[in-house]
Amino acid sequence: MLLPDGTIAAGAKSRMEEEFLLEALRWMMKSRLYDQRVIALQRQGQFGVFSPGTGQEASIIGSAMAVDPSRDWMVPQYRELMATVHHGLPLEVISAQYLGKIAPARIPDGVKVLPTQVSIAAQLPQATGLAWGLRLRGEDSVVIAYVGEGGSSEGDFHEALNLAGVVHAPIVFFLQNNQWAISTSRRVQSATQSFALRAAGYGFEGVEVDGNDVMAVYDAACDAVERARNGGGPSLIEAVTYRMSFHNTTDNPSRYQDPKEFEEARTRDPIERVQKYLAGLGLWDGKRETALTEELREENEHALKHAAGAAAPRPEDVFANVYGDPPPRVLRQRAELVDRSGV
Ligand SMILES: Cc1ncc(C[n+]2csc(CCOP(=O)(O)OP(=O)(O)O)c2C)c(N)n1
Ligand SMILES: [Mg+2]
Repeated sequence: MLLPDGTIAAGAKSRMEEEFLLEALRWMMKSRLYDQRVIALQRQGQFGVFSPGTGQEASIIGSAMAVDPSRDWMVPQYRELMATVHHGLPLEVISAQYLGKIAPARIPDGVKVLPTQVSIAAQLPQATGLAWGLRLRGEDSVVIAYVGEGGSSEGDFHEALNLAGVVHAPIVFFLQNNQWAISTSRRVQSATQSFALRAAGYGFEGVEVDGNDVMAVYDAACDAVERARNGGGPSLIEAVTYRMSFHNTTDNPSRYQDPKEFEEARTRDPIERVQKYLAGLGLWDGKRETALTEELREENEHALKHAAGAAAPRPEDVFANVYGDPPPRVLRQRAELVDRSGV
């Protein structure tokens, strides 16, 4: 259903296939182009350590499109950058974080996104608490929380899913099984046949989905969001995908990854799949690809320039964005640091 403001209502998008796919493609391409640009900047010493979402764009974008930025909360791990941007976090804000700009990296008020979490699965108990709290307040909001298949081996994963099942929290655990946890293959990560199966042990539904099919991901995520919103409790979605790049910019997968496996994964590229489908409908061609690529590169460049132009961090900024009301001890330490650094 196309709404008066020109947007398409969530839940109706699979029927509005073409519009949905063009919108999804735009975000997926933006994500891939951003990865390419910041990896180049990182190699020039101008950007921090970065984990690309390359190969996982259908999972990242399809899931983000199923939640409502005005009322739902997003709890990322660290590989879902463009999902958080889709959810309202400005690209210049998240870029500033990678440039070590502390103050401009503050998540703006009203943006329902929690900070990136590097300690794997540590975001999940908080996500369950957040969802439980929203339900106790009587809000109709849902939480989507991201984790990798590697993160699912952590105790935090078990604790968060177990509690979510017990309290019937309105949460969607979105597990991206990209086949790797740095250099640890999925084959040795767990003896389970399917990560989605684990949901049964916590008393809720688990579903496995082709994580390289943006429509399938979107549909599975919409079902889970709807269930959570209507009091049906948590769900676990396993999006089966492939990390088509390194773990992060400090990693060299050629030391542990079979190149044949990588080549095979490239034939399942989630972006090419959508482009081919749209080309078959006469909605995509080389000319449109060049034009959109240029437009998205400019958008990304604008955000990166804005972030790079922000004020350099001052030593006392390490105390910023931690407390709403800093306790006296923290204020004392901050004052001491300012004194010593002669600012
Ligand atoms: C608690 C904790 N243990 C170990 C690490 C080191 N570490 C960083 S990423 C990673 C692998 C995570 O794999 P996965 O959850 O599958 O996510 P992916 O990187 O594949 O997106 C590990 C072990 C960490 N960051 N936190
Ligand atoms: Mg992984």
